Amino acid sequence: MIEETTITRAIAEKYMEKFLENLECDVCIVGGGPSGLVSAYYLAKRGFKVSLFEKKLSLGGGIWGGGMMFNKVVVQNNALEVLNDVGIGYEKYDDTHYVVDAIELASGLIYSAVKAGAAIFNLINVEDVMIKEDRITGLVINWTAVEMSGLHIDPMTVACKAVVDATGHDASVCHIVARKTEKLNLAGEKYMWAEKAEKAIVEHTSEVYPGLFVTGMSVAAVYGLPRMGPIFGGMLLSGRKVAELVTEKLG
Ligand code: 48H
Ligand code: FE2
Repeated sequence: MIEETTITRAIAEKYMEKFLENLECDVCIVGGGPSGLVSAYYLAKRGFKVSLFEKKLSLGGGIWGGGMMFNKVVVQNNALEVLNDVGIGYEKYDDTHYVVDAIELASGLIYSAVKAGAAIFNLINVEDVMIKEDRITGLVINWTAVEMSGLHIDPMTVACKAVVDATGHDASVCHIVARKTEKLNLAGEKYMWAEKAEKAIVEHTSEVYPGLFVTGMSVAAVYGLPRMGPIFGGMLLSGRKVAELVTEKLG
């Protein structure tokens, strides 16, 4: 027989189990857009204990709306490998440009990250970081609903060996570290130049402070790189590269 309180108990128990299991993990990823999801996928697949925090209800970041709400995005030929790895389809437009359905891309990346074993926590805002002896050691988190309501409720913490800032244009984790340590300077994102931006973002994907890595559009905000509009290959390749860098660092 279906019992209302059993439904409640099952949800509360299983959520808490997942939360406590991930209180200490290898990698915390902040932001569930394309770069964060791709890095979660590759890191979890390699066997790292990965938690991803997303402040919104749904993951996918800037993918869903495609370009100007036309829900298609473009991915260039050198990033097709990532789509093949996660089984997302694409259509050739010309030798360089391939078109991907934005809904398939968002849902496919989310599904792949979950199935690879990443623990995903939506509706949680990362509002601060923990730093000990000049190294980032974890995140300070609170419910997005608490931030939106303006209630004075203190946050809680999760510990990890590496943090990935995948917060997109905001580069919110890097901003926090810059403000609180004065050991990181953010140059600010520049004008649109797709060709240059796509290459530069992947090249500059890196560790920007001990234990803090940056991927996706946040890389442009940190290094003062141009933007590229609705072409997503750079985001996918940056997510894959940050997974490689974290792997090298953690061994
Ligand atoms: C928890 C947070 C916090 C926080 C933000 O914007 P995104 O899609 O980021 P990327 O870098 O993976 O992809 C960028 C791409 O979508 C894009 O905008 C492109 C290619 N633009 C080109 C152009 O010219 O404009 O996702 C970031 C995610 C979002 O879902 C945020 O809600 C989330 O991070 N987020 N989550 N705590 N403090 N800040
Ligand atoms: Fe954008």
